[in-house]
Amino acid sequence: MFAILKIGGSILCNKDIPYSVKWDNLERVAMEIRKAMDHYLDRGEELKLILIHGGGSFGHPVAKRYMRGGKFKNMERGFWEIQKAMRRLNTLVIDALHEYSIPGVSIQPSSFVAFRDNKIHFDTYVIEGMLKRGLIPVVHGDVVIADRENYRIFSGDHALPYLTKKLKPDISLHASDVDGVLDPEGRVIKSINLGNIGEVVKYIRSSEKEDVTGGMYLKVMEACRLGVKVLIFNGNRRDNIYRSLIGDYSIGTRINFPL
Ligand code: IP8
Repeated sequence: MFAILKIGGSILCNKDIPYSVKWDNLERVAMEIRKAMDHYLDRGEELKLILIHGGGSFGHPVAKRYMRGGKFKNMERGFWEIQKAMRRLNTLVIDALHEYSIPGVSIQPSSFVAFRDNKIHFDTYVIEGMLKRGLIPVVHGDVVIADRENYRIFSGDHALPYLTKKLKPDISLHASDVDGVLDPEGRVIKSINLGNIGEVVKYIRSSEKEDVTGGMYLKVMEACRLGVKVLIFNGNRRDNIYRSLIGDYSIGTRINFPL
């Protein structure tokens, strides 16, 4: 089994308080990944996994301090400060994995990822080599360089579709803080496919009028284009991460558009 799992920042951190960690959730995530790895080991199989986490209450407040009118300023300092905040969170995540003997290794995008002509440049040779060797790359949201001496935030929501398109896992998993994509009555839509996508897009659009960044709408549209199975589920609920990793896709919204 090869999975790419993104853990939303709101699962690991309390977004309202800078540098706050939800320690119980962090430990639970590690424990559930361990349980899933053991599930495969017991069957003589292997779980290949790339983990992605966002900025939570580490990267976001620091990045905001260096933003003026939508542009980064004073980045001789800002770049390393944002990098450092994210390195701290990434270290905490990786330390939690190591406590459960999970071979997590750090992938720091600010050191080698860039936006050029609005496109992501991300060489995955090393990540692929790590996967072949049984290691678990842990990629995080970060600040990266961009054209014309600019900078951009490279989000977990960039990393997940990019790596999914390039490496074609069996499943691309979004552990978020909602139960999935909801219908107008608040029920989880179990499956999004060619038959219901038009209708689903209408619900999400009307419920997200206020959300300028796109939120669930962008996630769903992106997922439809990947050509890989995608599951959006609530990572705050006990055992959901474990269940998603062992192939129980009943826990959220499944999006599957074979190309
Ligand atoms: O939380 C943002 O990553 P995201 C990373 O996945 C920084 O959007 C540095 C704010």
